Amino acid sequence: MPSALQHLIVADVGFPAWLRAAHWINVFFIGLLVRSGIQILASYPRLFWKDDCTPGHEWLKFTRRKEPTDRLWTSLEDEQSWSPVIAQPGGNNLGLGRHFHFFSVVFWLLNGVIYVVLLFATGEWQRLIPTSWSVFPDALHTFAEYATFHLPPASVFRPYDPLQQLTYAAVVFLLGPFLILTGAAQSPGVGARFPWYPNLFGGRQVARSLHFLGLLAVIAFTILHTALVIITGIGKNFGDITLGYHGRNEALAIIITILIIAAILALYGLLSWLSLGHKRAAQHALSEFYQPLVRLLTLRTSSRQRYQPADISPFFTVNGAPPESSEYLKLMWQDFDGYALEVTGLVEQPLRLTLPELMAMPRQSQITRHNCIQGWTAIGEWTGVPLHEILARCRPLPNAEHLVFWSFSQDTSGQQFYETIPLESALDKQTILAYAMNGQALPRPHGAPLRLRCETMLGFKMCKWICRIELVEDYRTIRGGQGGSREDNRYYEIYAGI
Ligand SMILES: Nc1nc2c(c(=O)[nH]1)N[C@H]1C(S)=C(S)[C@@H](COP(=O)(O)O)O[C@H]1N2
Ligand SMILES: [Mo]
Repeated sequence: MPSALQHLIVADVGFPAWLRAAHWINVFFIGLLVRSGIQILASYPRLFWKDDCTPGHEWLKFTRRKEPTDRLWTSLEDEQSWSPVIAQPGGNNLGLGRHFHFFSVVFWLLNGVIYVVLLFATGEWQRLIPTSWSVFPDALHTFAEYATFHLPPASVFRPYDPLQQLTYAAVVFLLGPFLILTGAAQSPGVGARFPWYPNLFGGRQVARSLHFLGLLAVIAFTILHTALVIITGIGKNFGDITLGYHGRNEALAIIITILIIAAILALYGLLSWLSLGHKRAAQHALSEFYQPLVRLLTLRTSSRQRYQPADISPFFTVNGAPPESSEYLKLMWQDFDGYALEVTGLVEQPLRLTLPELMAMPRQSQITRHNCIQGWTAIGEWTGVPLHEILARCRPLPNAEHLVFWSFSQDTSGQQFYETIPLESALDKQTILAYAMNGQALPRPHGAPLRLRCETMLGFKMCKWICRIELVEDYRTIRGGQGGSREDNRYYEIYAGI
């Protein structure tokens, strides 16, 4: 073969360096997203089509455990420990799994945007996006060939065969955005500000289930893609995507590509191992890349949820075991007659408010969707005092920035449960101290006599069985210093808007 012609083909097919780099960077972060996604699923391995998440109504589950009906069951008991072979970082680590997921989202998106911009700036898009309708019948034809274990003739690769071109275009321009859109639909902050958005998908649980199906599509694509790359000419294909040319040094191309893949897998292992050994450091290092943005959005977000009575869930999952202290039980037995909410700390006027006093204050009802960090949801009606009414009476000092909610209950470390929220979130119109649920006195498992509803955030922030609210300047001076029991003990994020 004349070497000039060979040269021409090489120059024509060769992928530019930026494209090859973007491909392997994408592989790394997609893998991390898949692994951390599996970790997140492990914390509540049940998938639903409806937002009430009634036990037994899941369409798919990855656990044999059945919720007991003879005693109070809390969703924390459902968290599974999955192997680090499939989950990032592995074990029972929802908090760190989420940090890995959102950390990866940032870099995956950045890489994706650069890739798409360069694709159109350089004309490389012509490889990816079909320019003729004939690609559909052609792809069908190619599919028939693969399906009968025949390889299409070399002439249809330009550089992709029609089926390949369609699939790649669909993965980049349909599957990618689909995963972003269904991911965003699961954010409590987004759902609070724009309740119509998750409903575009048919609800939050539909979005979660679709996001999971997207995960399966990514895995299926990766397996098929890798298999076909190997079958249709491993030396040539690895040469193209790694070195940018083929026809020369095919053994080198194969060795380097296998080394890249091995390095990516080793990096997953290393990152898992490091973060399991240094959980607090991993919590901080990973969240640094996305929490400032979440903080910004959470502080400015207001909840505008107005679900209808017909939307109220027939079943509302419980999370967190009720207090068993004699102090609490005594109050409960006397119908919370001796109960008083204390408001202390950086305030001009400390308060002690009994239940009748709280009920005499301006009252507000709202039907909202609860989003547990583990993944379940439920819609309920909450009635109580807007928190801004309490703040207007206690008058926070200028340096007060966070509210600490102290509970009668214990957290998973056996200490008093507490959670903090920023003052800005406490002032939101739909942030209330609820004493009633679905038109009844607040049931004990859901936080009687008083619980927080802060509707722009994940459920773990909404402290139940509140005994005291303390205003502080810096949450880092409180207990473990991470912003709450769940942040201290389970490495959850402090700004819980996604
Ligand atoms: N005191 C206390 N409050 C708590 C918890 C807890 O364990 N203890 N769990 C939190 C979590 S993780 C969630 S999802 C919600 C659950 O509220 P529910 O039990 O009313 O559904 O309460 C939050 N408030
Ligand atoms: Mo939760």
